[in-house]
Amino acid sequence: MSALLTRSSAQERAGDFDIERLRRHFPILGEKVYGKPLVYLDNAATSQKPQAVIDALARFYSKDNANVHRGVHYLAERATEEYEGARAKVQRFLNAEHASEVIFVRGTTEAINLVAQTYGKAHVGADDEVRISAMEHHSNIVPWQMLCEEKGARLRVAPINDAGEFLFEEFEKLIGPRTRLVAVTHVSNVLGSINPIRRIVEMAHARGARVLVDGAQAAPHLKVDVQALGCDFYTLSGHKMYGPTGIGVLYGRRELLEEMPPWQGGGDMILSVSFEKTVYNKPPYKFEAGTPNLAGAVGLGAAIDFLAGLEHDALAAHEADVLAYGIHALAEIPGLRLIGTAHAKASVLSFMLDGIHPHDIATILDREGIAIRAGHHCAQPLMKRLGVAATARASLACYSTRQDIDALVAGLWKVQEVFR
Ligand code: 7TS
Repeated sequence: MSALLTRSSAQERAGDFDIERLRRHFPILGEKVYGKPLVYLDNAATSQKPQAVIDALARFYSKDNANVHRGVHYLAERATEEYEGARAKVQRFLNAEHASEVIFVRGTTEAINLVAQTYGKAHVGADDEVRISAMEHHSNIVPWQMLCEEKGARLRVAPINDAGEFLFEEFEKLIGPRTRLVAVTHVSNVLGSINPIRRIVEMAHARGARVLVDGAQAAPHLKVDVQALGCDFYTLSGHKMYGPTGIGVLYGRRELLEEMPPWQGGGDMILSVSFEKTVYNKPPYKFEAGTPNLAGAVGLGAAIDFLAGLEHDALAAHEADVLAYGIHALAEIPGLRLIGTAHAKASVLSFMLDGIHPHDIATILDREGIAIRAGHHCAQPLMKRLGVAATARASLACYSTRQDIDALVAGLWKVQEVFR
C-alpha cells in the first residue's frame, strides 16, 4: 500500500508529495455538492474515510462477524483476532509499552469521562484541584466539572495568551500540592495551537500530579509517542483520524489502570460473578464492559495502517505547506482576522470577517461546495477568553490542497460581495 500512497521516486527527487494519488483513496472527495466539486474543510469535526477503511468495515461484516472473547467457534476466534489485532496496531501507533494499556471506547469524550469517573473518583477529594487550560473542548471541561462538583474539589484554569499559546510559566505557578490531575489538549480544535506536553508532564509529575492529554486533534497530524511524552492518559477519536465513528481509544499507564476501579459493569469486564461478590477482569477488559464496537476497532486498525503507509515526514511537510499557504492567503483578505496565531500550530484556520457573522460565512461557502464549521466549536470558555461568540473554521487533513485554500479564498471574496 505504501507505494500507492507515498511519493514516486521522481516526485521524491522533486520534493513533491503525490497528493492526487492520495486523494483518490477517499471516494467522497470526488462527490459534488450543489453541482460543485466538494471542498471539504471540516476535518477537525470529522475526517473523511479512505477506501481501505470502508472495505475493512464491509469485510468484517461480510466475512468475520461474531462476538469476541466468548465463543469457541471459528468466526468468534477470527473476530477476536481481528479485534485484538486492532489493539496491537493502536499500541504501535501510540508507542504504548503494552497492548493492555489500550482501551477501546467510543471516542475522546468517553475516554475522558472514563478517567474522571474511575481514576478521578478514586484520587480527587474535597479541596483537591483538577487543572485544565483555557483552550479545552467541552469534553475536557465538563467531566472534570462534574467530578469536582461531586467531590467538593476545584477546577482551575491555566491562562493562554492572545495568540492562543499555552502560558507555561503561569501554569507552573498555579500547580500546587493539591493538584491531583492536569488535563490538557495536545492540539486545540479552535486555534490549532500545539501544546508543550512533555514540559507540562515533567512539571506536573515533579509536583505529584497525573496528566491526561486530549489527543483528539493531535493524533491525525502529529507523531504521538506516549512513552516519550510521559503522560499518564492519552485519548483519541477514530473518526478524526480517517477511521470510523463510534470508536476511540483511552491509553493509560498499566500501573494506573491496574489499581483503578472499573467504570461500567457488565459482561467481559469480570472474571467471575456471584450475587455475593464479583471479581473484575484485568485491564483493558476491566474497562470494556459489554460487546465492544468490533467493526469500529477493525476499521480504526485499517485507518492506522493507512496512516502508516504514508511517509510521515512527507505528509507533515505537505500539511505544513497547505497550512502556511492558507495563513498567507487569508491574510490577503480585507477585514479578515485569523484567530489562533501560535508559533507551533497544526491544521486549523479559525477566522472572523469584519461585520459578517461566521454562520453567514459558512452558509454562503456551503453553496459554493465548501464545507467549513462556524460556531463555538464546543469551546465556549475559549470563545469568551477570545472575546468572540463564534468563529468560522477551516480545518485541514492529509488530503487538503492549496487548491482547497484557493477555493476558500474565492468563496470568501463572494461572501464579501454579498455583504458589500
Ligand atoms: N477534544 C477535542 C480537542 C476535540 O476537538 C473534540 C471534538 C473532542 C475532544 C471530542 O471528540 P469526540 O470524538 O468524542 O466527539 N471536536 C470537534 C470539533 O472541533 N468539531 O466537531 C467536533
